Amino acid sequence: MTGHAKLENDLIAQIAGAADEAALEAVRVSALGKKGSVSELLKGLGAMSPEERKEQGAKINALRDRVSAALEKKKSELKEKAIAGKLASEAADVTLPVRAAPAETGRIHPISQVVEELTAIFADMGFSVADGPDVETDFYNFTALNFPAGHPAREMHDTFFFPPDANGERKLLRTHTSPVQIRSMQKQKPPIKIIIPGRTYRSDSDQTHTPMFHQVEGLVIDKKSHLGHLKWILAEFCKAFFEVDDVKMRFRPSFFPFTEPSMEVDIQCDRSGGDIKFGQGNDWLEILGCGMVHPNVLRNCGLDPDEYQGFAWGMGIDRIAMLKYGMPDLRPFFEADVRWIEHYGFRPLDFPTLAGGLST
Ligand code: 2NL
Repeated sequence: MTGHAKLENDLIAQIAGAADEAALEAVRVSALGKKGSVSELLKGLGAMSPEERKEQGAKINALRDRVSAALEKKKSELKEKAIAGKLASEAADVTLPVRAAPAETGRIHPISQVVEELTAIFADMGFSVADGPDVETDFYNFTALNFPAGHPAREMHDTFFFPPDANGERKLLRTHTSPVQIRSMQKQKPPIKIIIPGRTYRSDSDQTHTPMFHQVEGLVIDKKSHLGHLKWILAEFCKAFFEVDDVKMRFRPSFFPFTEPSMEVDIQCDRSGGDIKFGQGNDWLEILGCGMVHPNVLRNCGLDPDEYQGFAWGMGIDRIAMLKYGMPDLRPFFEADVRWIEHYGFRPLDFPTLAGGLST
């Protein structure tokens, strides 16, 4: 075998053996690069006689062309092989069931869901949401709300008190969300139109009471809001929340230190089946308390009761959540049991909107 033929054989074998495009490129450089074996042969032509150069030149050029062609062919084979490999490794079995994304597997607690629903309904009526501290003073939780010192209602609230601080002041966990309204009336000049959903605390525990629970209160203060407005707001709320076209309501006289007159409100329901239905039937269910804000409360917030008036209401969020979503026991609400939340919880991206239907 001549030197040329051996070189060509070696190069063709190296090209055939190249495992990937990088290895093939190394072979190309070693043969056709500036200092490559074929380029060196061509450089040798300069030292030859014209006849010899003509003969050898043609042979070496032909060799170079064959090696070039082999390189090109191998290159396109390797490219195809790489694409085929990528396709095989990235293949997706489209017949497999969809796996839920992490954000899809969590659940929204029914209380959070109901707070979102309430907020959507009252926001649509022009209310804003206010909040305030869970740890309160005796003034904001009781005194400002017209509970006289030593009034039995103070004891009725089963208040959790903190030990007295250095000034002898005994802080407490708010027993209702009303202190937030007091703070709002002190800060903001009427007209005021707010709702306050939030945590509240009373030392009480059985199937329908937990020491921590949730309330939503509403407050409207201006110069001429009256019980007619209150009745309309509550009726609109009940229809929207329980998702019925019409609902009868019954207002019974009651007593709260912070309203005068005070009323408790029942809504029409049907208990004849296994579950409770709203907007039909001959039964009544108490869902909230309300009234005109007591003049003393306005005065305690620096508002003149001869100039301003308004109404307020309060209801238990946990209770209306149980009623709407058919949850029989309140205690598991706060036990952080993943089986309970998986059963009663809501999907994270299903926000309640009035246009979209609150709970569907
Ligand atoms: C109930 C009754 C009620 C209020 C809360 C209120 C707040 C201020 C002034 C006047 Cl600052 N009233 N709130 C009024 C009536 C009833 O709650 O049964 N809640 C569960």
